[in-house]
Amino acid sequence: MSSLALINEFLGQPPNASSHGYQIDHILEFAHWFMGALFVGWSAFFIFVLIRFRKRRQPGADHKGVTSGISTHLEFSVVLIEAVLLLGFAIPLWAKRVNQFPPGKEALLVHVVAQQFSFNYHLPGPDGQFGRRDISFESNSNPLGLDPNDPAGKDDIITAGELHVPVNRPVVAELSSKDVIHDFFLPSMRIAGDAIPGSLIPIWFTPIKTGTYEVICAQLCGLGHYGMKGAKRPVTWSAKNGKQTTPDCSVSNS
Ligand SMILES: [Cu+2]
Repeated sequence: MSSLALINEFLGQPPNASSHGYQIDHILEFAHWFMGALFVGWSAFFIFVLIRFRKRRQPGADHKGVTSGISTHLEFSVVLIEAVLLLGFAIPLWAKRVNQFPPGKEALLVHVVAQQFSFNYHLPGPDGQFGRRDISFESNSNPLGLDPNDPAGKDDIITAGELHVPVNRPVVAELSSKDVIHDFFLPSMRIAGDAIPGSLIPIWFTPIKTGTYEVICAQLCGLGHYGMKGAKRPVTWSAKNGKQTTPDCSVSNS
């Protein structure tokens, strides 16, 4: 990390642990320094105006207004820089995230089902097939309503609160919700997506570092919303070392 990027760290951003995260960090880093420069610039201008046009020096209003073009040039430069940031960097990066999903079996597919107030994870197990889920089978011991009669579901892994995936392999998380709108946010992976009832919304990321990372619900989803953060209750996301081609099965309930 360059010393310029310290501004991200200073503002509380956790270290990046995903393959695309550095691009987001660069944009954030530039935007933060740019905002810092604007803050200093506009503040200096404000103080200058307070002194320059103080009542003692200028008792009557001047109706001619500004004659120099400096402010117009400055404002145009700010708009230009912001446009380049948005059209040249932010939108292409976002487009890549939503259009270029890893093909077929290359990625590990995980179903993330949010509920008030935890995230449930459904992995297909060694056979790579997701078992059928139906709301009629749902109970306290079967929170996602996995069909007990479906052979594809026999080896499925369903956990609440903790998800283990391999590193250096793309992970596609398909988000849905059992009740209200939640948001599955992995700050260290620089990725987030809304979990909306009735929708399946895929997001993807490639972890590049092992470790235990935080999952946060980033939509105010009810009274227990704060509990969907890792710091309060250990809701952790971990990337385990290894080059498994099947999902890492050592997931456990927290
Ligand atoms: Cu939530």
